[in-house]
Amino acid sequence: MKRFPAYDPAEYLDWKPEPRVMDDYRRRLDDVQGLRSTVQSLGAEGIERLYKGLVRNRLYDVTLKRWVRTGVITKAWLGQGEEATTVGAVHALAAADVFGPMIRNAAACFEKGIPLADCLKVYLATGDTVTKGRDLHIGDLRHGVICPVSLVGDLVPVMAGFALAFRARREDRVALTWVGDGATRTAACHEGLAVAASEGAPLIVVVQDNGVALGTECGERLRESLLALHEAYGARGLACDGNHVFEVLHQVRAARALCATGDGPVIVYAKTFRMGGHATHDEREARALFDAKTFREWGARDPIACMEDFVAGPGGPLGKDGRRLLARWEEEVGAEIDAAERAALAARESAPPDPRPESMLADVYAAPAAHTLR
Ligand SMILES: Cc1ncc(C[n+]2csc(CCOP(=O)(O)OP(=O)(O)O)c2C)c(N)n1
Ligand SMILES: [Mg+2]
Repeated sequence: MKRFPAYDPAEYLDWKPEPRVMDDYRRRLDDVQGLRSTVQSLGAEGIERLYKGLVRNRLYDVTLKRWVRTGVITKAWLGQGEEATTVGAVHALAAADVFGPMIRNAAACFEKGIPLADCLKVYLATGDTVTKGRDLHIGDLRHGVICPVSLVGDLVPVMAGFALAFRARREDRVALTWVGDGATRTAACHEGLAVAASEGAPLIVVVQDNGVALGTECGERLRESLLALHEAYGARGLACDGNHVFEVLHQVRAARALCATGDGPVIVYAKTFRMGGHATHDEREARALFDAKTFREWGARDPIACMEDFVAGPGGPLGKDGRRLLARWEEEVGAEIDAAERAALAARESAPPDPRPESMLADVYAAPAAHTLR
């Protein structure tokens, strides 16, 4: 896809496939049981959904970063480099399943159908979104997404509650949330997992291990303990390469199948890397935290470039037409983003934030329809 020198990580700008990385990417199809047939069963349509999701996620972040650089907003939380962990998981589940994203998983919102323009508008605090300009954490249960909670780890017990409700109603639905490597150390995460495990709830927790918590490197010992986290709860555990969108999709689907047979909760460990800062304000500090070699290594594993090289490369599932299809899909998503950006910026005039003091308590204690589980 097109690269943006001002907004993409430097390692992505002149991306060329590294044989070692791409051999490994392709080898996963043989090494991970069932992955090859999952990829085959997707067909061009399934590949299009995944690719467009990744590109949408990347361009959403590029837009926000441009807004920060040009003074439209002051700060944004991005998912650059971690897109496959979000997009693969969202597209693995069924329409009626419910997601609880962290802010770094913002793509879950638009991939589940919340209008892209609304996802941009929350950064502008316009008055015409679900949060009425009062919070940039956006969710909408009509689309199966609940709002991110600022307190990391807190979504685990919340989503465990959804999972218990599904089980009590005997519905074939699961709840999924992502938890960062840092956030796995919170009491809330532990409590949520403990309850879900003791009740056998259909909950999927994707542990998104990007090796860092805000400005603190998490280290090898934490990583090892995360791979075994499920054992502490007597729960099922799966693992995937979090930059391999097909593998994420495959393992989350496997997790869903386990939940459906009463074997929930399932912890899906996904290894990935944050190519930027915690948010746009500390990118320089984030660069200083890891050495250049680590960034180069993960730059070579850009989830989008790797997917492109695999699907449109020799013997890839899109065949000879691959590059042409990818270019068309990228163009379509680009047009979507442009339209969403225009609509969001226009809303600053048509729906300015409404800071009337008497509106402060509205929709706080009583849930509007958008936040009622059906
Ligand atoms: C309970 C709680 N403690 C501290 C914070 C401040 N904080 C925000 S993000 C973050 C790091 C989270 O790291 P991780 O879970 O690995 O997620 P990542 O940012 O890497 O996606 C911290 C400490 C918070 N939001 N909530
Ligand atoms: Mg982290």
